[in-house]
Amino acid sequence: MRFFFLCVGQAGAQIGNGCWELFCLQHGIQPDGQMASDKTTENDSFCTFFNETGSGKHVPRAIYVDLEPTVIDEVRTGTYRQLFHPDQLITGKEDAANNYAQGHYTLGANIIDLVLDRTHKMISAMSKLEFAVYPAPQLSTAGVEPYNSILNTHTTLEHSDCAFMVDNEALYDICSRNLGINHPSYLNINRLIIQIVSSITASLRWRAFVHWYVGEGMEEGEFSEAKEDMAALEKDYEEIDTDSVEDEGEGEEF
Ligand SMILES: Nc1nc2c(ncn2[C@@H]2O[C@H](COP(=O)(O)OP(=O)(O)OP(=O)(O)O)[C@@H](O)[C@H]2O)c(=O)[nH]1
Ligand SMILES: [Mg+2]
Repeated sequence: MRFFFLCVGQAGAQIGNGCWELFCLQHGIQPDGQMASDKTTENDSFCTFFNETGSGKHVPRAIYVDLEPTVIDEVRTGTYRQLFHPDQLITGKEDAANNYAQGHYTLGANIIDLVLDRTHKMISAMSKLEFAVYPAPQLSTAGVEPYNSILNTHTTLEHSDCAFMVDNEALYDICSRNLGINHPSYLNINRLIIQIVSSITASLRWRAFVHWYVGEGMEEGEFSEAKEDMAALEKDYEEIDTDSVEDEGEGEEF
């Protein structure tokens, strides 16, 4: 399974940055796209997210796009600047000022052909997962944000196979109530989102090898059976361990 990330607007770029930072760490890829030498022979799970060039550089399968340059400029100058090809980072000069129609019909329409062209160069047909941000009054910069979310849902509905709603308000509550963070920032909220994106895609990155075994005649159920047996064995060992600690404890009393 291969993923392509289309990161749109400030939220898309900031969440994308966190995701690529985590994926690089998980797959042993350095900020310049080279793989740490001790990781190279392990497996090719990185293929889910990265393209490998002839020179051994790993390039995220992603395009960032924003109508104004400041957020993506941080990628261009940041720690991971060498990870991306300049063509993957597309910016205009002026943002949509929180106006969905300006983003969709006027300013956005001016760069959509370029975005589609670069996207098609990177990918062919694939399934589409969407992570759509829904606004929170605590983090809102404009009163019209709920309208923008509804209009965005309406437009992308027929293009996504599966959409995950990233509810900023719920995440804000989790951060403040459950994690004890006063006034959570986008950075705090994005950390949670990134863990969710990582968990949702983890099975596709590391379980793909099951098909090699099944292709050779093994039943897929054999894996879960093996897992259950291992868990039972682990439990047995734990019990033996606890028993022996208790025995030792008793011994000390005398
Ligand atoms: N979770 C999360 N939400 C964000 C982040 N940045 C912005 N948002 C929210 O995402 C929604 C859209 O805001 P932006 O991403 O700033 O908007 P934009 O796509 O850059 O659009 P314009 O600036 O109007 O061109 C708003 O509800 C913001 O509160 C972020 O880093 N993380
Ligand atoms: Mg913006």
